[in-house]
Amino acid sequence: MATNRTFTMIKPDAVANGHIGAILNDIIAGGFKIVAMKYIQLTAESAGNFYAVHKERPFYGDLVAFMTSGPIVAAILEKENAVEDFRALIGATDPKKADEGTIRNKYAESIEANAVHGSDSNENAEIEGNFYFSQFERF
Ligand code: 3AN
Repeated sequence: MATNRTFTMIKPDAVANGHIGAILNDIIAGGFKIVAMKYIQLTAESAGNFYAVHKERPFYGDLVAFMTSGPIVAAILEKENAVEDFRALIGATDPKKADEGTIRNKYAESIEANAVHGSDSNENAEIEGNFYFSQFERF
């Protein structure tokens, strides 16, 4: 089952700009089933742990500050080939490079405030999903 799941967050910029509904519509229209979802505010500790792989990158501090600047929606999504198909649906990290019609092309503001997160591998999808949800919170 894990190979058919990915993890996403609708980031503070997209939440603040009123795009939760439109993004969830795009996700569902893209053929993804929502198997877990919550609306939460990250603490600096939880955001720091989530992005620990980027600890040495120059943008790490700003990224943690941004991700804790307002509420987010975290969700586990299911679809055949979920990780790759979801990365295609959201588009490139930098919205200026994101293909027309992708979620980041439509809703992102910048490379940091880029509307959504999508796991980059099956392994990370599993780790990230487990970070936010217990087994009792998933369908
Ligand atoms: P993606 O979210 O497309 O997998 P990653 O994993 O390389 O991108 O980066 C994680 C997050 O870090 C991005 N979503 C973005 O918010 C932020 N980020 C990545 N690169 C930069 C950068 N050069 N400047 C500022 N923020 C960045």
